[in-house]
Amino acid sequence: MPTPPYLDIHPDVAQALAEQRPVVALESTIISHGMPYPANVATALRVEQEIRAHGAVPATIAILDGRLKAGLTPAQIEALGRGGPAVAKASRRDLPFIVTSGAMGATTVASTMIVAAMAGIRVFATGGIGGVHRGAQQSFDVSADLQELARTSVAVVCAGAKSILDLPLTLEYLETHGVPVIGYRTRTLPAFFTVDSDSMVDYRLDSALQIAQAMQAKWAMGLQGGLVVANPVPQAFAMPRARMDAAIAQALQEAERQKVGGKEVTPFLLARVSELTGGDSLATNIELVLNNARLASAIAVQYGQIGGYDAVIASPAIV
Ligand code: PSU
Ligand code: MN
Repeated sequence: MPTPPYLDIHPDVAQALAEQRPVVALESTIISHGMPYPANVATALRVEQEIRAHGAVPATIAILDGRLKAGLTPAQIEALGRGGPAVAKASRRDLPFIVTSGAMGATTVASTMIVAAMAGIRVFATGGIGGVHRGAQQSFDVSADLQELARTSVAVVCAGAKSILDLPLTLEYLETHGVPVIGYRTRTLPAFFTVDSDSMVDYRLDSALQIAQAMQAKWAMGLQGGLVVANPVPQAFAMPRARMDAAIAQALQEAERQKVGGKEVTPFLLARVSELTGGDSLATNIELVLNNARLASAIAVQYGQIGGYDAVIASPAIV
């Protein structure tokens, strides 16, 4: 299969794909904008290791020197982490400009899904997805992640979404666009730092095999688009809900007073919530990403066992 233009696939990833072995995509905005240096780099490398230990090949996705990359070297991960918020946050809208300027870009959930699909990767692990922001009735602030889930055929394993967002409206949006939200061993939607929220998922599934079967059935029917796999943070690492609610309320108030808008909103809120809760929320963040990497690996392995990658070879980019 010829590699799509602008895309470089790391040799380890390319070999795994050619041999129909499991691959798990990872995003890079979580590295540059989601956590402070050097914890961001250490975590990104640990997550890759966790994926290898669970039988899959990691493919961290970013834009470097104007090239879309599926699979990075440790030195490239270090550069993204060291760059931090100075690295351009690249969602679907931004890809052509970052590519043509030759710059470095950190991919969001949306753009990571795009590059994963181009490469023929079907499973992606992250921390939390973007969603409908609180007050979206006025601001119209709806993450491009949701529209991407509606159109691009990749399963996204996350710990739900942070309650900086309006979780009920996020679920309404996904329902409208036909994106299923699967709770892994839970009926309630996890809220990133906390095991649950007041919202319910659409389907509870209790094994990686069942999730792989749902992916295969969806795409075999020609239903394009993603699936959200919501995996609660292990209870031992969860944060108390009241403490998170207070920090989030304060961060939201500050964002409004400082008139933060556009693509800056989410990084601003993430950074403030993290500062207000100190190192505790960072430890939770790291553990939930590792937990998602393990489940994503298991799903990628099961997807291979049921012959899912045969269809990928036939049609790598069903976008
Ligand atoms: N939510 C988190 N951590 C993150 C992000 C969201 O808890 O790191 C990042 C992801 O890369 C996500 C992006 O795709 O923020 C969404 O940004 P926006 O709301 O501007 O679409
Ligand atoms: Mn936004």
